[in-house]
Amino acid sequence: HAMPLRPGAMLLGGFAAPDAPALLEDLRRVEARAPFRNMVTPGGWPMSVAMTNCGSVGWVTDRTGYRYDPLDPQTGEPWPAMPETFRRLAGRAAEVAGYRGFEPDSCLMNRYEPGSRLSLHQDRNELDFDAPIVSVSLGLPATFLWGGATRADRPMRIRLFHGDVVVWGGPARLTFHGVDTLSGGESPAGERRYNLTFRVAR
Ligand code: MD5
Ligand code: FE
Repeated sequence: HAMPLRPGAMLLGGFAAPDAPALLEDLRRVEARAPFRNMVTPGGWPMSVAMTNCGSVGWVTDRTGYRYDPLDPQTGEPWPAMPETFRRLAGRAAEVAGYRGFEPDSCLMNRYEPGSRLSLHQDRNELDFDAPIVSVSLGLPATFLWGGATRADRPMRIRLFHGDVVVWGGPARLTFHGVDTLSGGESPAGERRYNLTFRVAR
């Protein structure tokens, strides 16, 4: 069941649930070569969300700023290739939401543990804002904060569950958003939440 949250943003409830075991298995393979790490913001604070990437470029932050980098700064190696299971799921979700031929070159993988949060921000390090962003939630539920066109707009709160997919495009693509502090609990992924964020970065 596809539900438009607002023009441009489509919630596909449970869309990834059948693929979740395979996605989690491939996530393990990626993290074996590119471990999750708490990156440092340009302001100097380590993020509470641990991140890694797969695909031809990966999103990174450090004291010098945010960027997409073809190499994992921690290993000096290219990021692991995007698993076929990831690519296919993202392509199918984009198509259901009305975007044909979505070919992400980057998948940012976020790992939230109880107490982790992501403060309000816009995703604007990509070159092409016409391509949508596909995000896949796995593991513990989270409260997603979805603001307006400016940081001052009071955000909507949306619960995202294991297997939910959101396709963010068009007028929703540059909305301020974040994730509220994660609560504990058990899930098919253990006591954590993963989010796979597929993007056309370059
Ligand atoms: C998450 N991650 O749940 C979210 C899912 C990030 C991030 O925000 O930057 O890693 S992606 C949600 C998203 C992406 C692009 C646009 C919009 C939301 N939006 O316009 O609301 O870990
Ligand atoms: Fe974001």
